[in-house]
Amino acid sequence: MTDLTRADQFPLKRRDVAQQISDAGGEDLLIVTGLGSTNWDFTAAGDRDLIFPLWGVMGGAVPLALGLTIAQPERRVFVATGDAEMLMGLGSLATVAVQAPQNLAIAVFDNERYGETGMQATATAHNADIASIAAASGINVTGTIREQAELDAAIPIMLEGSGPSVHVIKVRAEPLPFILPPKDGAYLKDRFRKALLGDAGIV
Ligand SMILES: Cc1ncc(C[n+]2csc(CCOP(=O)(O)OP(=O)(O)O)c2C)c(N)n1
Repeated sequence: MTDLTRADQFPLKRRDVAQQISDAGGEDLLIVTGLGSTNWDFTAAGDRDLIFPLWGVMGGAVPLALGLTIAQPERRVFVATGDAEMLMGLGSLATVAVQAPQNLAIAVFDNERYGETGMQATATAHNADIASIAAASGINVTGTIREQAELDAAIPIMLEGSGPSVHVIKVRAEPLPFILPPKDGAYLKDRFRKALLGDAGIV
């Protein structure tokens, strides 16, 4: 049965989830965050140079991260994005399955809402199941996380396991203060490239 308000009661809170992943990931993790709330979550967890927050390009977080995994096969790339952002870029999951980068982990922070634009229900509040879509696209490591114990078990898989992986993390639909990363795209690109590649990365 469709329950458009059930996410108001989900036990996992997105800022806590982001903090746990940020802490566990360490300084070397490359993080791409999708537009909207995951940007604010990972900035709140501790803004740093190796986070690349997308301020637009809805549906573009996974494609960008896929390119990064191919360019940097020795580095773990972690994507945190929203359910609506992921729904807009579903085709990218099929491409991820074809390319099969072992160093890519995708976490969909699924509050079943378009948080940024007024908390309207997304398709995941109805019947869409992004973990199943990922599995049906050919991604072998998938799961849906609803509780802390499941998150504890999934974090090492996301950060150290052989990917690609897609984990849907059901997070509470809750209004939170905006904690914004820098907004200048050229600056964000340069700081990321410099942290990853050194000075040569920005000449
Ligand atoms: C192509 C496009 N359509 C619509 C928007 C407006 N928009 C910005 S964020 C957002 C919703 C994001 O929802 P979700 O990805 O689920 O993130 P969260 O709810 O966690 O904020 C929308 C519709 C946009 N930026 N670009």
